[in-house]
Amino acid sequence: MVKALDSIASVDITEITPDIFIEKYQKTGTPVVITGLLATIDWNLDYLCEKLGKQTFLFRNYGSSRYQQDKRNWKNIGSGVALQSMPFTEYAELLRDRTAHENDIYLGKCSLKDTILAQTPALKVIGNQLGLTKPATDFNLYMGPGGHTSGLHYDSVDGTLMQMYGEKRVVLFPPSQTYNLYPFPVYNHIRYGLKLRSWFSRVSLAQPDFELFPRFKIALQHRYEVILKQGETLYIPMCWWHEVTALGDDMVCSVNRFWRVYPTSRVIRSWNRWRAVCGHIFALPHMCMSFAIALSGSDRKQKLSKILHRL
Ligand SMILES: O=C(O)CCC(=O)C(=O)O
Repeated sequence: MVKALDSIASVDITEITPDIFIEKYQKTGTPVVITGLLATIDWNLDYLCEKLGKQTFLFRNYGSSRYQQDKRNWKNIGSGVALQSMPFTEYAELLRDRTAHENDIYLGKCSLKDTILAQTPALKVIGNQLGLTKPATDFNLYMGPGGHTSGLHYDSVDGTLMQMYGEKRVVLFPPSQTYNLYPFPVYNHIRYGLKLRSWFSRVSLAQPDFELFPRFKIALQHRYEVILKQGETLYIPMCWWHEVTALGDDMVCSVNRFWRVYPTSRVIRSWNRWRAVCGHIFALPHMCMSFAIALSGSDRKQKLSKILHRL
């Protein structure tokens, strides 16, 4: 039985070894902030422009009014939102002239695999320093205007969120609170594929409607909050709910990496993970249809890369 937390602990990398990290945090599925791993990191906009230049990426266009809308009316979410392709330098201009702030244009889960940033020495050694040796994904960039919120959701794998520039507020709830956080129903995947995901919550953290979501009051008793500062890394264990908000007015930038979950007993016992597996199975017909439509029309490559972004 995992003991309840008082708050999210913070440890310096000099105080732990990979064995300690695995025993204390990974095996028990306990979130923790690790300091001292990214001491010299400063991925400001000029630095990112220098490294990414005119390389083209898929940006999420959330639109100006997303967070004024009732979440229950959303037709897409996270990787499912409308994608816009443009060179990085063009996006940097949108950040500088604040168009990206006004329209909430965000670079989310953008693989760094084909970029020079993937070679950053501090990133390459992080897994070994924590004893996380089996990545489930590449390094992914999450960057955009201050004020952007990545809505409350959980992932079915372990994650490390590394803060490369500016600060983010991360609100967390343990996996036990799924029922009290009113996730979108799993059967939604039949209609929306992976555009609307059942591992996202229908409750607005900023303006909760307690009449519609009365059990959210119970979830609030299990709420944790971390202000993740530049140079810090947050370990988010599988199925911990998290909502991430970029703080301040400037650009804010993080990198995450997902890791396979160990020990396997954590996977087998996780009801939330089985829910997500069911969601993926329900989404299959919709996904196949999207692939078929993409393959039969013009601009195939672009359409396929947008579908793959959702996986
Ligand atoms: O930084 C963000 O916008 C979201 C990050 C996230 O959800 C994650 O690392 O799992």
